[in-house]
Amino acid sequence: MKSLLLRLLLAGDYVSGEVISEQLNVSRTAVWKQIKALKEQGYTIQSTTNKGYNLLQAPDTVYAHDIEARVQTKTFGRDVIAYDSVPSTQPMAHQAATNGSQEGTLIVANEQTEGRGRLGREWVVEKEQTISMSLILRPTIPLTRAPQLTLVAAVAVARAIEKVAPIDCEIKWPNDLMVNGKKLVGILTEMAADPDQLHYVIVGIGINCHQGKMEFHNQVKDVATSIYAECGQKINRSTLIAEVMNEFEWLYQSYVNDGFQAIKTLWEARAISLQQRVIARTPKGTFSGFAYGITDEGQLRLREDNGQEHLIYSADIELDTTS
Ligand code: BTX
Repeated sequence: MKSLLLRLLLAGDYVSGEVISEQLNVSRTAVWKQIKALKEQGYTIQSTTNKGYNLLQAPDTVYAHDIEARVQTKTFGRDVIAYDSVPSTQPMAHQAATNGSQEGTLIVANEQTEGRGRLGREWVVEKEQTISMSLILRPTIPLTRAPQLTLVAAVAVARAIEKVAPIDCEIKWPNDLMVNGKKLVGILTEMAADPDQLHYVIVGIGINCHQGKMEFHNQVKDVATSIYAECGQKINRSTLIAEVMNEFEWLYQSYVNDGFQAIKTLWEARAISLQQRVIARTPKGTFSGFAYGITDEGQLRLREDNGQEHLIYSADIELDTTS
C-alpha cells in the first residue's frame, strides 16, 4: 500500500485524502496513518485542509516502496527486497532466485560490507553514498549467450545515468562504465546453470553516486569516480534505480525477442576500448594488441602484433598508450 500511496503522491502536486482512500480502497484514517509513517521515514509531505497531501521531498534512503512507486515497468523493480546493510546483495539475490523469486525481482542495500567484483576482487562501498543492487533474470537463452547480458546492462545503466545527471558514460569492455577515465559503475553477472540449461542470472550493479573526489577509500581513490564528483549533483538514488529498471527492461525485452544486434550497436557507440591498442589480462594470460571489435556473442576481438587473433571472453582491459 505504501508504494501505491507514494505513486499517487509522486504523480502531482496535491492529492486529496478522499481520492487516495478511493484509489487504494482504504479508510481516510488508514491513509493518514501511512502518511504519518512516510513522514517518519524522512518524507516531507505538506498537509493542507481542503487540498490534501503534497509531497515536497523524498529522502535518499533506498526503500523498497520508493523504488516500486517510481518504476514504469512490467516486472523489473516491481518487487524489491531492500536491506539496510548486507555483506553483498549478490548472495541475497541468489538465495531469492533459488527460493523462486520471479524475474525482475531486485535486491538493494544501503550498505554492503563485503561487496564483490569479478574474480574474487573487492567492490568498495561507502555507506549511503552508492547504489548496490542485484537483479534476478530468467532468460530463455542458450548458456553461451549469457555474457551478453553484461553488455545489455551496461547500455541500460549508461542511459539511465544520463537521464538523471549531465554526464556522458563510456563503456570499457566488458563491464565498466567510465567517465573521464575513471570507473563510475561496476557490473557483475553471475549465473546458475546446468551444462545445457540456464536457470537464472543475477546482474549485480554498483554505482558510485555521492562521494566527493577526496572521499573515496584509499584503495580506489585513483581509479574511481562518482556522479557527484563528475557533475556536482547529488541525485536521488531511488530515482536512478527506477530509471535503470525502466531502461533495462525494454532493452532486455528487445534483446530476448530480437537478439543482440541492436544492443551491440548501442554498446559500440559508447565503447572506449575498441579500435585502439589494449592490454587484456585474461585468466589464460596477458595479450596486447589491437582491439578491433566485439563478436555477435559479445567477446572482444584482439589482434596481436604477430597477427595472431584472440576471442576474449573475460579480461581486465587497460588502454595501451605506450605506442
Ligand atoms: P571488477 O572486478 O571489474 O572491478 C573490481 C575492481 O574495481 C577492484 O579491484 C578495484 O580496483 C575497483 N573498484 C573497487 N571498488 C570500486 C568502486 N566503488 N568504484 C570504482 N572502482 C572500484 C566490478 O568488478 C563489478 C562490481 C559489481 C558491484 C555490484 S554492487 C551490487 C552487487 N553486489 C556485489 O557484491 N557486487 C555487485
